[in-house]
This record gives sequence, C-alpha cells and structure tokens, in this order.
Amino acid sequence: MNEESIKTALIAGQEKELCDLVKGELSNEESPKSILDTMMAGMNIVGSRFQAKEIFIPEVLFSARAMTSATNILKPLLTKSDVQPLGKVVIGTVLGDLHDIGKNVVGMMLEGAGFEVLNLGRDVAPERFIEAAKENGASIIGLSSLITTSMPQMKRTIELLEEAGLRDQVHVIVGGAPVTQDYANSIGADGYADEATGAVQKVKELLHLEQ
Ligand code: B1M
Repeated sequence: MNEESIKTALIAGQEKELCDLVKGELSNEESPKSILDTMMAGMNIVGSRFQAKEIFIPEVLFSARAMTSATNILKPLLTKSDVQPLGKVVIGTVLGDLHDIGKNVVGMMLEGAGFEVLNLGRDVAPERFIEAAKENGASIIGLSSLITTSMPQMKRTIELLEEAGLRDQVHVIVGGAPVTQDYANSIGADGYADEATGAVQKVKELLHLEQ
C-alpha cells in the first residue's frame, strides 16, 4: 500500500485525491482496515502539527473532511448488514464536543463485528443518550469525548442513567483521546477502550459474547 501518499493527501486535506487513492488501494485488494489504520496515523500527524501550531483550524477541518469522505468509501466494506445483530449500541460524541471521526470509526467497527449501531452524531446531550437507549432497547451506550472540557458530560450521562432507573440494564463504555481507564473508573463507567478494536472487545466482554 502507498501509505505515504495516503497520509500526504490526508494531511494536505485533498479530499478527491485521498478518495481516489483509497479506491485505488481497494482495487489492488488492500484491506479496508489497513487503509483506515493508515488514515488514522495521518490524522495523528495532523493533531501533532495542530498542537505545535504549525497548522490551524481551517487545515484541520480540510483534513477531517477528507478523512470523513474516504472513510465513507470504506464503510460498506467494514460493516455487515445481513446478519442477526449481536446487540444494540447507542453511540455519540458528548455535549459540547464536535469531534466525530473516531466515534464514527468505533461505530463502524461495532457494525462490522455484528452489532446494530444507532449513531446519534456529535454534541449529544446526556438526556438524548438515555432516551435513545430506552426507545431502542439498547444494552450499551458508547460515549466519545475528544476535549477535556466535554468529559464531565460522560459522568452526567451515567448519573442520568441511574436517575432513570436504567443503570443495571445498560452498560456504558467511554473513549476518546483524553479519556483514560482511571477516568472511566472514577465516573463509574463499565468499560473503556483507547481505540476502536478495543471498544469492540470491551462491548463483547460486557455482553458475555465470545471473543
Ligand atoms: Co480538535 N482538538 N478542536 N478539531 N482535534 C483535538 C482533539 C486536540 C487534542 C488537538 C490538540 O490540541 N492537539 C485538542 C483537544 C485538547 C484537549 O482538550 N485535550 C483539540 C481542540 C483544542 C479543539 C478546539 C477547542 C480548537 C479550537 O477551536 N480552538 C475545537 C473544539 C470544538 C468542539 O468540539 N467544541 C476543535 C475542533 C476541531 C475540528 C472541528 C477542526 C476537527 C474535528 C472534525 C471532526 O471530527 N469532524 C478537529 C480535529 C480533527 C482534531 C484532531 C486533529 C484529530 C481528531 C481525530 O479525528 N483523530 C485532534 C488531535 C488528535 O486527536 N491527535 C484534535 C482521528 C480519530 C480516528 O482518532 O478521535 O482519537 P480519535 O478516536 C480514536 C480513539 O480516541 C478511540 O477510538 C478511535 C479510533 O481508534 N475512541 C473511542 C474515540 N471515541 C471512542 C469511544 C469509545 C472507545 C474508543 O467508546 C465509546
């Protein structure tokens, strides 16, 4: 796989070029998962450059838009639709947080593993997570947070779940770059994962499904 070209197009925010490269890799029978991993590595470089103030929000937005389009090409190949779902998962990025790329990757991986995923999007209020889990009979709520200021919304969602009397019926898993296992423990979450494959494993573990 031409990893460098993929990363370069992503970092430069070249949406069409990136999508063409991804389609080219797929026609060369490259695995969708390794293409996704390469793009995630490229996005980490974007993050480091943003942190170092070498690039700014507009550039990050272009990269994010390119990654979203390219990820949409991979989505049908990473998800399964013709099998009985293993369980229902409501997932979203918490209130005040607009980062959704990683959460979408986690959602896709869960779908790929055979779960039905209700993706609520980003900037999702705690009440909405509870409503959605209730309405759809979901057994898992997945909360994503990418900025430290939105992390308390995870705690709030767990508190509301308790208040709604649903805490023993719904497991909560949390993740996102600033979230840690210690933080997950401190807010009473049932699970934490630092990346998408780990999130799938955690959900299976919580539902006592075979690994
Ligand atoms: Co912003 N941003 N951003 N940003 N952004 C970060 C997160 C930041 C770390 C950059 C930095 O300073 N280095 C920093 C947060 C610092 C902090 O609080 N700790 C930051 C900041 C500060 C901001 C703004 C405040 C900037 C500003 O306005 N001054 C602003 C906040 C807006 C808001 O949310 N209210 C902002 C805005 C944006 C954009 C809109 C421009 C854009 C988001 C576009 C979008 O998502 N549609 C953006 C981006 C793209 C990033 C970086 C560069 C990349 C994030 C990403 O998509 N990574 C990011 C830097 C970085 O993370 N290195 C940064 C790729 C993705 C595949 O990884 O999301 O980590 P990730 O997901 C992983 C795991 O974390 C995990 O699995 C995923 C796949 O492996 N995971 C879960 C995620 N959710 C999970 C849930 C789970 C389990 C695992 O269970 C449910």
